[in-house]
Amino acid sequence: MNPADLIASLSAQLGANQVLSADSPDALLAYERDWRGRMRGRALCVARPSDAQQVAQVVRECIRAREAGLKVSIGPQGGNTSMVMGATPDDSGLQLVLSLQRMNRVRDIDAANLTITAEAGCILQNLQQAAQDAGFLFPLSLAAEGSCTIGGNLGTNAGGTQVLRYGNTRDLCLGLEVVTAQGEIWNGLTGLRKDNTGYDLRHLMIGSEGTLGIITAATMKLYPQPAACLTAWAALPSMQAASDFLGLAQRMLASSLTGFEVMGRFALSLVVQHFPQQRMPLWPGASQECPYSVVLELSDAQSEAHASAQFSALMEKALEDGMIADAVVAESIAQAHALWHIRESIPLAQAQDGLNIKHDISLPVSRIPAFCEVTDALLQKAVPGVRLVNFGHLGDGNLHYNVQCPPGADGAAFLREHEETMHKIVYDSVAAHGGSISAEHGIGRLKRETLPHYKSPVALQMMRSIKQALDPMGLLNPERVI
Ligand code: FAD
Ligand code: 2HG
Ligand code: ZN
Repeated sequence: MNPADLIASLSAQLGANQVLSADSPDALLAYERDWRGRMRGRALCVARPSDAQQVAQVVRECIRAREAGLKVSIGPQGGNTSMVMGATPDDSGLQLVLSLQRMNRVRDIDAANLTITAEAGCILQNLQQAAQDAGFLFPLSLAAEGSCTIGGNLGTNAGGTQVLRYGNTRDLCLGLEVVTAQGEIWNGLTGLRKDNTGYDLRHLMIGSEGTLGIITAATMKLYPQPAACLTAWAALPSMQAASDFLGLAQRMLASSLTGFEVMGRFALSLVVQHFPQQRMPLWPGASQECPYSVVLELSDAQSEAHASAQFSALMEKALEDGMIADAVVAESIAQAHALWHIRESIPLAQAQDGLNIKHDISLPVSRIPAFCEVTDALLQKAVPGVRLVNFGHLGDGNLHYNVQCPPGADGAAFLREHEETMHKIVYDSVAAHGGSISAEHGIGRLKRETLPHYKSPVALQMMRSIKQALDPMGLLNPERVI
């Protein structure tokens, strides 16, 4: 079989408009280029099924093509916002991009069970909105929420800014519908909070980055909306102070603390530089003078007045103990959004500044200050003048410990010369401090070669056995993860 035969039979099944091929390279661009602009692959075609049955048909057609000698593979894709080149095809021209974008319906909201069931291609923001319209909160929240999909969030076990209180995507998922690598449909959309009937296939699929099955729908948890939600910004003298302030906030606010994000001064300066229309708090002032700032959020089940009193008590104590240098509390929803918007603009500001090196790492919170002190110095020693874009979800022990080239240097040349060295310094230090080389973005293609250096051989062998058992042909996302 040749690629044209496969495209023709897929077009016959899905409809000609729903299979984009190399005849229209412009239409393929959005599916082939990764969000960070590091690569453009070459897809065999992009298939856009409308339901789980059509997804299963695509898989079966690809199996038939394989059996007829065409070495095609399938890459499931949601919003293509992967940070690790997980969703874009390679340049073989033999990977079919299976886009879930058309499968975007909310199927059901069960108010009594506190669950929402949606198709995999549902944009995260639309899912949040559907929950809100029904009077509930769907707490998963990340800067890519306007374009990433719930299927992609599940595929990567995405984290975001509310993990501290509600957990990551895995913790929010109760059930899945999945098309297997054999082209069968597994309906596991139970919505049960307890179900100990053998191996947990749902958790096997979540975070498997499309290598074990294609998620077509999910049942997710809903929460009551808080009565009040307040946001504050504080500038701090050190990472140790940020860690101490986090501990204090956790003790004083307990589960009302729903977000705690740290931002290094250079990361903030990139937002000032590239998005001058945004008003940076305490700049000039403490945010500009201090090495770190944090944005924190309190969600209160009682009232605005109760939330406000709790926040004031926290800020007073933190100021008194010298943990924070200065702080502002948002006085309106618009101000709160503006503070969050600054935090969420950091990845975009960093992208505007040019090619960069990312390290999405996690560590025990208690070891983060020591890690930063040691690793900052090692990086400076290796490449004097290198700039650290250090920010992230401190409440979860997750830093985006990113690196930008020295001022005036060429980004591409910097990556060519120093990327390997920077990775090694950071990941060796992460390992020495008991951390992980991927906190929330996954492995994708970017970290596939790195993983074996930092994961136990026993764990890797179990992963390979699982892959072999569920996808013996290697049809789904080859050369990702393992
Ligand atoms: P894609 O990028 O399309 O796919 C990601 C991976 O999942 C790929 O391996 C793909 O093959 C697989 N996949 C996609 N859909 C399916 C499916 N239906 N079934 C099986 N596998 C599938 N990530 C975080 O964790 N926290 C953050 O705070 C965060 N912030 C971000 C901010 C920005 C500005 C950007 C660009 C990205 C951010 N990310 C973050 C990374 C990314 O958004 C998340 O990983 C997101 O979950 C990916 O969703 P997506 O729909 O774009 O998936
Ligand atoms: C975030 O938290 C994302 O904003 C992106 O995970 C992190 O750009 C990054 O490194
Ligand atoms: Zn993040």
